[in-house]
Amino acid sequence: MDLIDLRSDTVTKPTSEMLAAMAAAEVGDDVFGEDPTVKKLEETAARIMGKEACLLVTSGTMGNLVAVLTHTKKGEEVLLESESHIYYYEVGGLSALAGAMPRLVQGQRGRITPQGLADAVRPGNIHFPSPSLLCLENTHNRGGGTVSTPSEMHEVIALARQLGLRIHLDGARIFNAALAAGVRVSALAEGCDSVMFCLSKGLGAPVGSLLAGSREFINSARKWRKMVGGGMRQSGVIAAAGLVALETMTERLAEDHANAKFLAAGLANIPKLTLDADLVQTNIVVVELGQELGGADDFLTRLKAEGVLATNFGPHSVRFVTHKDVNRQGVDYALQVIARMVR
Ligand code: TLP
Repeated sequence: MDLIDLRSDTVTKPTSEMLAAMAAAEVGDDVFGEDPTVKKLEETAARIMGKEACLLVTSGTMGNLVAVLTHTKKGEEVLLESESHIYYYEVGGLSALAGAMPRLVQGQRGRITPQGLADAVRPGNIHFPSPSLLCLENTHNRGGGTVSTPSEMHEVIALARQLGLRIHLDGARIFNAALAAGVRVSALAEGCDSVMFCLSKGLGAPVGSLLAGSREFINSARKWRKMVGGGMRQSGVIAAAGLVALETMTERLAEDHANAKFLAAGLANIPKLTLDADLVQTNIVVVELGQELGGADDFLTRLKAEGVLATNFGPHSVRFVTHKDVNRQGVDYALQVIARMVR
């Protein structure tokens, strides 16, 4: 039996069109600036994001790290949401490698509000590190795939500017956010000095993320990427799949969102599980398990025995992520298994 793998949209396999493009890719040494496929991907992505330039990096984590390294100096303060991916899931790279001091902002399901930011920024004082960067995340992973609209983002960005901060957007799933908000991705990137987004999540490419910004920012980011080991030589093989992802995979995310809503509505009807299905906006569904069900790890082990995979999102919470490699039938099967298990 095939597993219904709802652990993450990162598990998606490349499409046959991607594999064909990879095999046929024209490549060169990208460290010499000679890989035509990488150049084409970087130019295409910059245009889509409404930025001057773009840089292909191995992963979202590397893209965020290179952004922090490029924007900040050691000891400076980086403001970010308390459950943001950069803070929660990136091995502390912003402190360990960029030497930055995180200062957490309390968000609303991951969204930073102007008031939240104003409360977190301290007035200049000899005792405090100098704040220099604000990181936003859209969609917000631990918030449950929540979307910030352009107007919500612009309010926070305007305040951040007044406070003299630069702005980086972790847009790992920015195409999901744009689709749910009914806007172009460039509208969500507008006002941000840099934006990182992933090709290897819902868009299905095997590897790769992009960091976009001004030409000056990207020139500097390119050197930081080299320093952290991201000079990838014939990376056109990867870029070729990324181009197919941008051309063919963004609109179908609507299917993942519909499947997530279907899953959420079904889970909300199962006793001992708590979630507000109306709050599910994209492809992430987080559910709270009643105490009587035991802990998340135990629940996930029992689920796996029935052929369904999800991830631990806290002692009593579990995350499901919909994506192209699980169809409606698979989601329905997962629901039936969970209903049976919980009963
Ligand atoms: N998120 C992964 C795990 O790391 C949790 C997932 O399965 O959701 N920003 C955001 C908002 C992300 O969700 C992720 C990956 C990243 C950055 C990092 O991307 P990668 O995995 O390419 O380093």
